[in-house]
Amino acid sequence: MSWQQKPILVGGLSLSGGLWLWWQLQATAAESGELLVWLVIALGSGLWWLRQRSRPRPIPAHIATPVARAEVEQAIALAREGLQVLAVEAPDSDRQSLEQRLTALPAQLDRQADRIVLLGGRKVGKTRLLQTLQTADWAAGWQWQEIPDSLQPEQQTASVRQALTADLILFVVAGDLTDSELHVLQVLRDARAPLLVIFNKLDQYAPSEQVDVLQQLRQRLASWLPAADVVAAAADPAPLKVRQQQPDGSVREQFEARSPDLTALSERLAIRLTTERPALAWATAWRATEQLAADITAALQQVRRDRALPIVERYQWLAAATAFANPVPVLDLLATAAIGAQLVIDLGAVYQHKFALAQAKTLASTLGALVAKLGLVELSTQAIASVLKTNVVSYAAGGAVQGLSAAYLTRLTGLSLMEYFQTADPSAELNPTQLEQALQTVFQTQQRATVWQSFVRAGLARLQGTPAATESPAT
Ligand SMILES: Nc1nc2c(ncn2[C@@H]2O[C@H](COP(=O)(O)OP(=O)(O)OP(=O)(O)O)[C@@H](O)[C@H]2O)c(=O)[nH]1
Ligand SMILES: [Mg+2]
Repeated sequence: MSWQQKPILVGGLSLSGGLWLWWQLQATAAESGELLVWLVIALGSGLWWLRQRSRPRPIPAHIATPVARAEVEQAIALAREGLQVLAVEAPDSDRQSLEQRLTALPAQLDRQADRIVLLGGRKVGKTRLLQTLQTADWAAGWQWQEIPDSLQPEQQTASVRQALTADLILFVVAGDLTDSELHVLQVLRDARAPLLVIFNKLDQYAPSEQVDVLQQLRQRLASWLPAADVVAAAADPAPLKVRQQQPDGSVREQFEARSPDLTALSERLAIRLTTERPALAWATAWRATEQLAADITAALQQVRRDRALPIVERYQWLAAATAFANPVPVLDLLATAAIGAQLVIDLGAVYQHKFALAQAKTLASTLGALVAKLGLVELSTQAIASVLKTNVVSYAAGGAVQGLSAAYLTRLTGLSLMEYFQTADPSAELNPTQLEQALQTVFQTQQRATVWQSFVRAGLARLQGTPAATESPAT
């Protein structure tokens, strides 16, 4: 359906200067026919291709194999490209510390791995292990560190972050895994951190159980950790109670000290520290690179967000003014939908998703259908009406609810598009599921009463400032 076939919409829109202008632009684009459309599509795909080349490729989350040197080099190259994108999109941004971190990365590939940390729950034997292990011959040249209280809930994140800066993590448990131990292990696995799991306090189990517990541990971790890297130990075994039959027939009980059993652990550690030393450093460099890439992405998203928000606000108040002046529900929806297509194009440009008009319309109407499907029109209209009622508003014209609802729905649409563009692949087909998720995420974050109240307050101030507002009766 062309714009000319929507006289009500045209009438409504022409009340707003800005809307009229872009509607004209759209009409012109439509009239210049297919050639222009193809040109836009061709241009768009060219840009997609260019962008595809510079997009960081996602790294499979569940790979625990050792990190190869070439992989780190590739990751560094991608981080460098990311930083270039940031420089192009935001030449004035402060990139000095990011640049410095990038420059320092290649040298990290050639450094000697030298840091080992012990991580684990309370009283599992970290200190005892550290005291004994660090005195071994093969341990010379390595710095050892225990992260105390590392699995306490309030400290877990910081402990894990600290542990991930080391070259090798010794994760100490004293039996089958607890939920929190398993959770931390999964985080370490996803970060591809070199790891050795130590099953300490082996002596606390009867000899018949010892093999079973070790076996069970190995099995639970088997999908990503080699069995050789789950090792049993007894850093400080409890003294053994010995009963001795005396010559006079009486039985005497006494405690016999036992020496630590760290044989299997020491053997495995000695092998890894000598043969894997370069690879351990690569893995550390890889984690540093990934962190840098994440920080670059965050900086870029912030820049884009700062650009996108004013666009959303512009369209939201445009929608408010239009619906306020023409408080006919159908018109409101139509007007908001019309704004939607242009909003898609403008926001898409910020997030490097280029759209032809037809594509933008499809996306806008998909979004409109989702808004309707989720019942957001009713929900927001009711919320706004109730805020208007409960607040002592000296001025609340007939069209206020419609105006504010149109503004709110436009805002919701805009913020959802931002959320969607942030993660969606610009070259991929429209993904309605992802779009719906974005919409729901954004709607949920907007659900606090204070958000509604400040929105309504800002909206009323806006509407009062528009010429249309002065014509409407105040109550
Ligand atoms: N039975 C037995 N006890 C052990 C073993 N290793 C350590 N312990 C005991 O467990 C207790 C805690 O040992 P630590 O080395 O202090 O454990 P930790 O993990 O450093 O403890 P926190 O730092 O306080 O969380 C001490 O009483 C040790 O003697 C072991 O292999 N067998
Ligand atoms: Mg300790």
